Amino acid sequence: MKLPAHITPPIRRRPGTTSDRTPVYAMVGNPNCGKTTLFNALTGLRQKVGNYPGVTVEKKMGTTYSQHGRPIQVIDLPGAYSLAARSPDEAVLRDVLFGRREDTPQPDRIICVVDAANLERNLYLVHQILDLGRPVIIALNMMDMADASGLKIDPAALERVLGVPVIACEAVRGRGLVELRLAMSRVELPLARHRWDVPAPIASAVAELQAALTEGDARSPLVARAEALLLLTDFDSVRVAGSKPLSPRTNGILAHWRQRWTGEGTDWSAALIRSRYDSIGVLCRGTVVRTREQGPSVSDRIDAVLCHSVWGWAVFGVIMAALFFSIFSLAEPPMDFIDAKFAGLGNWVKSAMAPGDLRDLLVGGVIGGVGPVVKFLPQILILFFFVGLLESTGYMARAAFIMDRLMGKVGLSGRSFIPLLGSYACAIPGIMATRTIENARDRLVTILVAPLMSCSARLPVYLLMIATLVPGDTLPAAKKAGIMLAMYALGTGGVFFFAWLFKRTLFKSAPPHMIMELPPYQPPRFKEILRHMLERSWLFLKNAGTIILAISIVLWFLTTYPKLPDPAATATEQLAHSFAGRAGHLIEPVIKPLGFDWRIGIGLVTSFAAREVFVSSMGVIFGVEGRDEDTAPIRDALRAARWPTGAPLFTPLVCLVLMVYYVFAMQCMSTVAVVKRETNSWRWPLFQIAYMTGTAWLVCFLFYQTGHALGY
Ligand SMILES: Nc1nc2c(ncn2[C@@H]2O[C@H](COP(=O)(O)OP(=O)(O)OP(=O)(O)O)[C@@H](O)[C@H]2O)c(=O)[nH]1
Ligand SMILES: [Mg+2]
Repeated sequence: MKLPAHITPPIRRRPGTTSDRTPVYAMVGNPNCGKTTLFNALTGLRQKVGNYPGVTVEKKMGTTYSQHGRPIQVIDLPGAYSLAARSPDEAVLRDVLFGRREDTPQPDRIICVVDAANLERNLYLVHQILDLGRPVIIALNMMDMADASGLKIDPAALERVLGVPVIACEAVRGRGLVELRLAMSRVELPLARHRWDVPAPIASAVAELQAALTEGDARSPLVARAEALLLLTDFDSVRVAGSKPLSPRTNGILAHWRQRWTGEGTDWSAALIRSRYDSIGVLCRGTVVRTREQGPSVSDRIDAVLCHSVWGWAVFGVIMAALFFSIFSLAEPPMDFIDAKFAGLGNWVKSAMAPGDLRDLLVGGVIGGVGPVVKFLPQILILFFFVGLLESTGYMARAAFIMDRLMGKVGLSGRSFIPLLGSYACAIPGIMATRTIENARDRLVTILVAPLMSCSARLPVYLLMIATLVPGDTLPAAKKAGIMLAMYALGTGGVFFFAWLFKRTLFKSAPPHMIMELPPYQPPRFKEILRHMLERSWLFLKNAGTIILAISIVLWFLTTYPKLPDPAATATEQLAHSFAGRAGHLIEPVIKPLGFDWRIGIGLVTSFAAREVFVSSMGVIFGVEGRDEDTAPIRDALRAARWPTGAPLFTPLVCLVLMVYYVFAMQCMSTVAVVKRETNSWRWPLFQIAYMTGTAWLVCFLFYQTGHALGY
């Protein structure tokens, strides 16, 4: 029989069978169990991996291929201990699994990644996943760690009781990958022998909700049942952007039952959790054998020092000091090399081309703007190397642990410290990482203060100012590192102060408790770190080659035109006459009390795009002024700059004040965009710009005026 075109015949599929369209797999599991490592190995992508819980905070899609070369879609998800989401990252997992995300296909099949060294705890989530009635493959990851802690695990036994494929893996070494791909390629997967009897009295509530959830929705009844169970037993308060809200009918039923049970004094969720653990206990009985009694592990012994209330701080201090010192001492030779190359290039263009606007554009706009920024690549690499070390060894979680007490003093928990520490590299991943914070108010406070942490984009500004401090850049490395450390400390101090202030005023809430797993220490994975460093430097260079290049060219244009009719006019007169010069003079009254002139003002405005643009702007502006001479390092051009009165512009005091300005001011368009997305309103990013830049002005004003009065 031929059906009319607008009617699609119903497709009957046996559960567990994939149809002709590309099957979708979701990677699900507890935090830090190796989902992303496995995902990267399957798809060839390079998503971020780290040895602490909460690295992945958003779903990531990738494609892998079956044994026969058919494409398979894989979704990597944030980790969670249970489907009952308490924080926004866990809500991503829940919403993708329940098909509540409009931008993500509902997964057909699920890969449960399980940390074999903590099998029992990990199986709780697996148990909830099995409720969904979807085909499941269990990847028993970290078998090496289980071995090392004296656990003997029998995957075949688990496979026998559950009836689903259980594959022993060691994601970092690619062990089990072939078997996993083979299982994923199967057209039919068995469903688990999983019985979960809902206690009779709540069964009717589940049925009612299940009906409401399937209404007008193509979701499977089993998924709806699992979701109903979850809605009944756990509060469903956390929502993420892009998730469909619950229907009014569902909400009505929920309210009704909650009210009724509260009245009866029944604790349903406790009963359900207990019976789940009972059934997990049965699963583990035949699967796990402890081969030797467990004493304190190596990690425990290291923690006795690194988490110690005195030694812990000492080690933390030493790590930070080493970071700053190496930024100066190790980066010097490659920096000088890059500097010399750009100077050589500039001089070559000058000698090879006839004088004219095009030559000026190339030398002053392109080379003069991009060169000074690219020069800081070695420092950025060192910073990311250190951050990579902390992340991959597992020290990150310890840093959060020792910080917990201190953070508690300002009303936040150590949880907030990981996003903040990450913001030393860049505030954007830092702000994303706040998704692991349960309390919405604490999360917002952390987002608001995170950009005060001195990020890698501030490095070029600090370094240029430090180089300008004394003639010929002759300050010893230790002193430079000291000044730098002071700037980082100032930013960090700002974080604590404003977190304290906001928690006391705008976002009053009880100080949170931190519950965080301390993962076992792992040797650093240099390949991973190197890859991340390369990625970041590529991003940095790409930025320099696009945004910074474009701004430099525009700025060059604005500083060059309109031209003074008098060809004998000095470069400074010409600059003052240009578009940029006129605009700069407009803002000068606002920044003069800070010791800045209109040329610095232009840099402050352009660097709102990104902080390192300040350096390229200084390159263009002061390079333009001295365009007839040979290309010199900008620090010398800056030292030569004068006020109209003849007084030097970049006095040591002004250099320091400028650094302080960059510590506090909100100068990053991308951060503003991310804060807008994560808080879902313009209110907070605008507030952030206002309070940060306001503070920058005020602190610089006080600092400069005091310094000036003291005769500096
Ligand atoms: N020893 C060992 N380490 C592993 C194995 N698989 C992953 N790791 C390490 O475990 C850590 C966590 O890996 P990730 O892939 O980031 O874990 P995840 O589950 O994605 O973590 P979240 O995104 O935070 O939920 C990393 O340091 C990995 O290098 C394994 O089989 N054995
Ligand atoms: Mg991950």
